[in-house]
Amino acid sequence: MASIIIGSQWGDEGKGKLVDILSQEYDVVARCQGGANAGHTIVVSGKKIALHLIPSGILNERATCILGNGMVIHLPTFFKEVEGLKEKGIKYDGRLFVSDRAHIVFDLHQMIDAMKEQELSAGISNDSIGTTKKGIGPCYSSKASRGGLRVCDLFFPDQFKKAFTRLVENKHKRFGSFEYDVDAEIKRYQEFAEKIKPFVIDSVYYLNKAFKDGKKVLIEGAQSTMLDLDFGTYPYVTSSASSVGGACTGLGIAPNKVITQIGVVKAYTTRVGAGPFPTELHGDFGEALRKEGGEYGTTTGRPRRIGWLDAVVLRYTSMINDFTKLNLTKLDVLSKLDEIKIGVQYKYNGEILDSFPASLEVLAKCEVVYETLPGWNSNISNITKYEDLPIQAQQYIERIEKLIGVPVYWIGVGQDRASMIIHE
Ligand code: 2SA
Ligand code: GDP
Ligand code: MG
Repeated sequence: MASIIIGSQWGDEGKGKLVDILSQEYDVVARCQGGANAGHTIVVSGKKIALHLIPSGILNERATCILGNGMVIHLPTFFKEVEGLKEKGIKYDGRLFVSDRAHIVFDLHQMIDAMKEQELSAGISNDSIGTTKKGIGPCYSSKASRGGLRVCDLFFPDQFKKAFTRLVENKHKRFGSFEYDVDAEIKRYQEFAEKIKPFVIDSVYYLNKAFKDGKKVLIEGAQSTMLDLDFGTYPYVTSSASSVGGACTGLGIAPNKVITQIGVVKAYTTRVGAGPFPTELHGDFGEALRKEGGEYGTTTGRPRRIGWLDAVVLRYTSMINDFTKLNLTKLDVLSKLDEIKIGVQYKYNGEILDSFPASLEVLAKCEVVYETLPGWNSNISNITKYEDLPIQAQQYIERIEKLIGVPVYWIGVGQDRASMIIHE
C-alpha cells in the first residue's frame, strides 16, 4: 500500500517535515514529479537540512528513497545533494535510487527557462511566471514533444550524442544563437553516466515488487495542487502533475495502491512567483507575517507572498485529491494576532461560486467573503497536547475541519521534527 503527502495550497506548506516524520513507518519514500525546483526543509534538534531532489525520507535510514520516473533530474544538483548527505554523515549507499525512465534536465533547459521568463517579462503585459529557473518547464516540454533524454539514455553514448545534438539544434532554431558547448556537455555527461550508474534502477518494477512483498510506500508530493499543470492557476503553474494523479503516472503504480491521501495545509497561505492570489495581504501586515513565518523560498530565497487561509482553495484541492487526513502546519506563526481571517467563499457577479473557477478573468473579478475568528495571543510552540492549546487555537482548527470536511490529524507548532501535535 501507499500513502501520498500533497500540498493543498501553492506550495511550501511544510510537506518535507511531515514526510520526514512519517518515513519512520514506511519502507520506501518516493518522489513522483518535479525536480530541483522543490525545496523541502527539515529541522532536527535545531539542525536544518534543505532537500531539492532527494526525498525527505533520506534521514530515516530504514527507508529506501526513490526519484521516480515522473521526475526531471539535473544531475549536477543530484551529485551536490549526495555530497551534502555525505558531509552530514547520512548513509545513502544502497538506499537511494534514481529511475531509469526519469528525464534529464540539462543546463540548456535552465538557460531556456531564463530566456522564456525574459521574453515574457519583456512583453507588453509583463507576465512572466516567476519560475525557479531550474529548467523544469523546458525539460517537461522536451519530454512532451518527444525530444527529451532519459537517465537510461546515458548508457548508450552514440544514441545520447545524436539525441542531445538534435535537442540543442532544435533550441537554437527557437531561441536563435546562444553559447553552449555541445561537445563539452556530451563529454561531461559521459562522466556522469559512470557516476550515476550505482543509483539507477527500473523504479517501476522495484515499486510494484515492493507492493507484492508487502512493503509500505510513502509518496512525497512537491509543489502543490494549486500549481498543478491541470488544476492550478494556469498558466501560473509548474509543469507537472502535482496532485494525486501524479503518483500513478510518475511512479508507474495503479490508483488502488494509494490508500491514504494526506493534505498539508499551512495555517495561512503563501505563494512564490506570479499569479492570482485572492486572499493576499499587502503592506506592513503581510510583511510582518512573512518575517514571523520565515517565508522565503527554500530554493531561490525569494520572499513568499502572504495571505489569509482560503477555504475555497482548500475545498477545491481536497475534492481533487480526496484528502483523508490533514496536517495543519505553522499554527505557531499566527500566535501574535488579535484576529484571524479565513476566506470562506468567492462571489462572482453577486453569486456564490460552487468551486474554484478555471478562468483567471473570472477569478480576478471574484470578491472573497471572510469570516473572522479570535486569535490566542500566546506562545504555543512548546505545546505537545491538543487539549493544552488555547481554546481559540482549537476553535480555529475545528473551523478549518468543518469548512473542508476533513479531520486535522497533525498540527505543526514549530519548525523542529518534534514540534508536531497529534490530534486523534
Ligand atoms: P517552475 O520553476 O517552472 O516549477 O515554476 C513554476 C511556478 O511554480 C512555483 N514553484 C514553487 N512554489 C513554491 N515552492 C517551490 N519550491 C521552492 C521552495 C521555491 C523557491 O520550496 O521555496 O525557493 O523559490 C516551487 N517550485 C516551483 C514557482 O514559484 C512558479 O510560480
Ligand atoms: P515544503 O516545500 O512543503 O516541504 O515546505 P518548505 O520546507 O519549502 O517550507 C516550509 C517551511 O516551514 C520550512 O522552513 C519548515 O521548516 C517550516 N515549518 C514546517 N512546519 C512548521 C511549523 O509547524 N511551524 C513553523 N514555525 N515552521 C514550520
Ligand atoms: Mg518548499
